[in-house]
Amino acid sequence: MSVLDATLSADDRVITDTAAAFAAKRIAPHALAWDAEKHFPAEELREAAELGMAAIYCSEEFGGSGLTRLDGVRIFTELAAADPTTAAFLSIHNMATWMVDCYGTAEQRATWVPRMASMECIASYCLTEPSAGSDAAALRTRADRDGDDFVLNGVKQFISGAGTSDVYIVMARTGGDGPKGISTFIVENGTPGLSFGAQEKKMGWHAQPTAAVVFDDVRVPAANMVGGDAGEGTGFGIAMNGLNGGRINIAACSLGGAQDAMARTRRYLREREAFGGSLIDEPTIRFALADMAIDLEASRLMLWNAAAALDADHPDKVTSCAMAKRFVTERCFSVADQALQLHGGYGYLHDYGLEKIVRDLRVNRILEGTNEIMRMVIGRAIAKE
Ligand code: FAD
Ligand code: 2MC
Repeated sequence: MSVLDATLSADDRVITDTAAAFAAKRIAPHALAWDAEKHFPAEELREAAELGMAAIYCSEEFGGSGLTRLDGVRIFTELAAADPTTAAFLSIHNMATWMVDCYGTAEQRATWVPRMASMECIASYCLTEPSAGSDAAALRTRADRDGDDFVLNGVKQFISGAGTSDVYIVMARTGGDGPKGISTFIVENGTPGLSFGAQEKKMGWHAQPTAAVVFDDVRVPAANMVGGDAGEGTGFGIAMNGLNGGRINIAACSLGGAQDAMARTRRYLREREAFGGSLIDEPTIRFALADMAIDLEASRLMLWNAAAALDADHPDKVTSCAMAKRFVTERCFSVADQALQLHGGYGYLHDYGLEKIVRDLRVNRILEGTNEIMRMVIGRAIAKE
């Protein structure tokens, strides 16, 4: 147990324990099979929603849980200890739901948030395009006004949940070049002209679908522009503010995965005999475990600090989240990789679970803003000071 856990109130503990118990019972026993079978656990996600984990930091007015970002990262850490992929999908859904709850009109919030909070409507977040990944403000998907509608044309790349999700939160260009020409739209699955590419074959994240989302004259009511008419041109800010929380949630998924890898390693080394004793008694192995424990503790501190910055709307919240995302996803990947190494050849086998954690955590250094972009964000802020 981390010293930080001693700072939790009784209420904090109930939230974290509920997530941990759910994860242990409904996710952990199936995680390896979902990975092998590429199964998307919609039923279990809806059960998580019943416990308030699909709209964690949305207001209670329309069915959100009204919790803090700090609660959020603790919940995602617990869920990811059972399966980083399922936790990460839920984190993306939470990000999309929060964007509607925070920036939507009263009508949009009343229509969508309750359905998203229950996961009757599973949501995807659509920013990346084939030629606009890190340089997101260069996106080219267009949304052109036509009477009371907008007509969307373009392609979104690498969309988590594509084809499975019920609703797509889409950043599209309604104006000129650059970030100020972008608006956000709510697009329902089944809208004529909306289609999906083939499922991508990935290194990890097998328990959730990833594919392109294609817009071919997709007509949506103008009322589906997030924020209504006043929302025109605000879409990039909505997307970025969503990502601040997304970045720490993804980092929490890395932390949970690495914590699980560490726990498995401790158990394994205690039992594994070599050179006349238990491997956990080898001094160099203890050094390795000590470094892993330091990385986990430092990651937890960075993450809780960034979540507190977001909760407090601190002026440095953007850099704080970027720092946590870069640090935690790098260090926790290294912990998972070291855990695999300490399992010897068994670490390389699927049934031991380590190789899955390594595969699942690798992508967290790339998505929701690559770790190079995190350094760009931090570096820009330093240069401005
Ligand atoms: P690029 O932007 O082409 O970058 C290539 C390399 O160049 C990277 O290493 C990058 O860090 C580096 N680089 C780029 N610019 C600079 C610079 N100025 N300085 C230094 N280095 C730089 N997107 C969504 O919108 N929704 C999703 O649900 C979603 N889910 C995803 C799921 C998966 C499994 C994956 C793999 C991706 C997902 N993405 C999603 C997309 C993800 O956010 C992008 O892949 C990511 O932002 C990087 O964009 P890119 O792949 O186009 O790489
Ligand atoms: N929070 C709030 N506002 C932000 C922000 C953030 N994190 N980042 C940028 N902004 C604002 C910025 O303050 C500026 O506002 P204003 O014009 O009012 O001053 C505006 O957005 C434009 O920002 P920049 O001038 O910095 O724009 P630039 O194009 O130079 O750089 C960059 C933007 C690179 C920081 C942004 O494009 C970025 O974060 N790229 C990474 C893309 C990304 O994270 N994709 C993830 C896709 S989702 C995913 O992977 C999933 C798995 C769901």
